[in-house]
Amino acid sequence: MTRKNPEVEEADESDIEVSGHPKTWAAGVPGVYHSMQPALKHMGLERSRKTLLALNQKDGFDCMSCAWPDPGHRKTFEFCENGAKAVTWEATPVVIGSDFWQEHPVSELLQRSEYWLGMQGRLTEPVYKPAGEDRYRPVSWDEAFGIIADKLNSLPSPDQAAFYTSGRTSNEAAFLYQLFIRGYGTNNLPDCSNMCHESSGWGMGQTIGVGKATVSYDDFAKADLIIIMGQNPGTNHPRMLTALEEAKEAGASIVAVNPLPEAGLMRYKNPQKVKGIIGRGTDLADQFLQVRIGGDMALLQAVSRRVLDAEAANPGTVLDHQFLEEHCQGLEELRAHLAELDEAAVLEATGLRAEEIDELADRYLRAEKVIITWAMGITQHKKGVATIKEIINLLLLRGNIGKPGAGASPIRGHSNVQGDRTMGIWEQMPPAFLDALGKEFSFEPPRQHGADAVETIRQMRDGGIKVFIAMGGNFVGAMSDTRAAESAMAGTDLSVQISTKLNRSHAVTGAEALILPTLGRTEIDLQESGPQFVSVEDTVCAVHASHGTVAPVAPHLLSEVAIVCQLAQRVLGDRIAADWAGFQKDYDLIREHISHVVVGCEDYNRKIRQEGGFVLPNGPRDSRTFNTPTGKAMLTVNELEHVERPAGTLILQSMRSHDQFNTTIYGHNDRYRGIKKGREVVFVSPEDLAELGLEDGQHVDVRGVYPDNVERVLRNYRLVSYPSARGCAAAYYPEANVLVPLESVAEGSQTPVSKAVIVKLEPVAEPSPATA
Ligand SMILES: Nc1nc2c(c(=O)[nH]1)N[C@H]1C(S)=C(S)[C@@H](COP(=O)(O)OP(=O)(O)OC[C@H]3O[C@@H](n4cnc5c(=O)[nH]c(N)nc54)[C@H](O)[C@@H]3O)O[C@H]1N2
Ligand SMILES: Nc1nc2c(c(=O)[nH]1)N[C@H]1C(S)=C(S)[C@@H](COP(=O)(O)OP(=O)(O)OC[C@H]3O[C@@H](n4cnc5c(=O)[nH]c(N)nc54)[C@H](O)[C@@H]3O)O[C@H]1N2
Ligand SMILES: [Mo]
Repeated sequence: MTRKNPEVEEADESDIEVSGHPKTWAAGVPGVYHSMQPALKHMGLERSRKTLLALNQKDGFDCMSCAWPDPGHRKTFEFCENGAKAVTWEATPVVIGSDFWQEHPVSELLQRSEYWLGMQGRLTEPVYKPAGEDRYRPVSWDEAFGIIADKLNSLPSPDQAAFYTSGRTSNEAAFLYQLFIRGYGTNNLPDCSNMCHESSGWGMGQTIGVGKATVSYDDFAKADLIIIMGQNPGTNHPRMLTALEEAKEAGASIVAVNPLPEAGLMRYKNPQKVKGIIGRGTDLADQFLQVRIGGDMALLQAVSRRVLDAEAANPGTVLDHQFLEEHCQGLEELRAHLAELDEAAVLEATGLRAEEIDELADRYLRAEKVIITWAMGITQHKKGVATIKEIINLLLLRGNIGKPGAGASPIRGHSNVQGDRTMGIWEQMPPAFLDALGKEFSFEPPRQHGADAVETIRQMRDGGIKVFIAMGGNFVGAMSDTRAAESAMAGTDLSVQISTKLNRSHAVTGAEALILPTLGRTEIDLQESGPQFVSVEDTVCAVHASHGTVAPVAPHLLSEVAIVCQLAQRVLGDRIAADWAGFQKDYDLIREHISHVVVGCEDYNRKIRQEGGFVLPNGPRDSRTFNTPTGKAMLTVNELEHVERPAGTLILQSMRSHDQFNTTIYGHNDRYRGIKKGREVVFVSPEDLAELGLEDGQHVDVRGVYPDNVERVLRNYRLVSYPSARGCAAAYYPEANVLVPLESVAEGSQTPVSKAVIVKLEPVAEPSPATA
């Protein structure tokens, strides 16, 4: 049973409630209770049972809420509160009917919030907005593919089109999508990773030769020390808390490095254990370093310096000399560089006391096996790549890569963002991959690097890119510099969104626009040869199958694979030797080609059917093999720099609330941070409020301070006094994207600097009750 067009109220931000206290624990009974509510309300018992019970089970589907791995021994309820929200949001029986488009012109959709758009329900049929018109109207699939093919085939150069991917797309769909795009003739493959872990790929690729985690799931329980930097697992990777709890029970200590005291880092009640339900939970972090935003690079250098000083005091006892000699390069340069480290600059950059850094260094020296994990608090900085190289430096000094219980662990975001990259979604895939692809399908793939996310906006703005096609995601919502991104998109000739649900990118369109609705991962994907499964790769390189379990929400939905196959046939004809019709009938045929092209995926169809799937090879993890130009792991010298903050300003980070998945807003609460019924808040420490002459609860405009003098401002935000690091502020993404200049990017990776915006807070008059 489906339901149409529910009444959804926009939030009234004047109703906002603030408790003022962060919670110090995460999950437990309220977590499970909250997770069940949305499912039961929208879906009814049967659909809820079929989805939630199938989550992350061996014959079920992979949870689409994050890339955290599944443990080998799965519990019946291998899901978390936020996984349940993601599933419910997708598997909802609420649908957008044909009458919706007549009732809601694009100009109206533009006024709507992400929350409202997402709550309208699942997209059910292709719709088209002709140039000059303000409404989408239903069209047939055939008509839709025809419009795209005509447009793409009339462009003077294939580089005038860009093809975006968000990280939920399966390996099978991603492999075909990049084949189609390269067959068409461009490497313009921007993806969500450009805004996410790109800095990790760069920092690790240049030092250890692989941009992926060097740990497996089981390593967490074997570690002596786990350092969690710039990551909020209680909200964004809740199942990671179980692994951390197991590590604690096995004797590990845990250190959290964060400007905010995030719940979940501080204490965890495991809902899957009786002890967690009735007890006080496990204290997770043994040490909390409340670092200033952007201070991690200085902190890491200071710890490495202490390690090198300890070695100098007791030669031969501290460093892993055998490992360094056999496998690494650059120790002397690093030693010389860190000998010059200015401790005063470190204390200024980190906001920490020297004793706190000493304590972390002691912990590091006492531990034989250390894992460092990180996420957006590290990558989305101007010095993100350099900071990740410092993580690698610190790990290498004591041989913490390529042994059990130790390693570097970027924790990926989207559930298959890592797999998409493995399958070729990258604007600069290496020549070996392109060679194999060209050989397999008898064509010459383009070699010139394509446009990434930031470059795509630049080229759309400057008129170079005229057609934008997105496999999922919400490009203009997720990108930095909202105004620049939206006006660039509006300047294109045609925008196409392949989506499950409405979002901002369906309202901000090219002159012509298409929406192509697709099946979600929860749904049964029935093709001519029978029901199909797809495959995904998690953050520790484990690849496994995902089977949809519920009936598709509407009869005319096509899978992502089917959409790519039909589009490719229309656009390319027989330009490359690919059996598009066959691929759609039987996904085994796609996997057969993946076996031949993607290193590590040989014999894919057999390996993917093994219980639990298989793990991709990883040189540093498996055999301390480093695929760098020298064949050695590189210790690197990185000039220290921290974020400068002119007097009267703060450094603002944009982050996720507990009720959202990226640009998808499930609700208006941020339970662990004590916020209810609103998102237009800015978190500032009480000391900074006092210094700036501002008060908790007051309303301010949050204004970006950049030399380009473009007005970037969030209006009428409510101040929340919060125990943050000094000089730092925080607001929610995606709203805060209006503040991030397009050209503010990480050096090397071009990732937008979403975690360090220099802002001024300007008091505004209280809204009077009459106008509120
Ligand atoms: N429920 C849910 N799950 C998700 C997502 C979601 O939106 N909702 N998104 C998914 C995606 S795509 C991703 S990439 C991940 C994101 O997962 P996270 O990276 O955990 O997400 P953010 O909310 O951006 O949190 C960044 C954390 O870094 C801290 N931080 C900010 N600046 C700094 C800094 O300079 N130094 C340090 N040390 N810390 C800093 C912040 O206080 C915050 O705790 O989660 C994935 N999982
Ligand atoms: N300021 C700021 N900006 C950021 C960040 C930040 O921390 N701060 N984080 C960045 C990060 S880490 C990321 S990963 C990006 C995220 O950028 P995106 O991946 O582009 O954004 P999402 O919000 O995850 O995309 C949600 C949309 O995907 C579609 N969708 C959902 N499931 C499916 C599916 O199975 N198939 C298809 N085809 N479509 C589907 C739905 O239409 C939904 O509305 O944002 C980045 N932007
Ligand atoms: Mo992400």
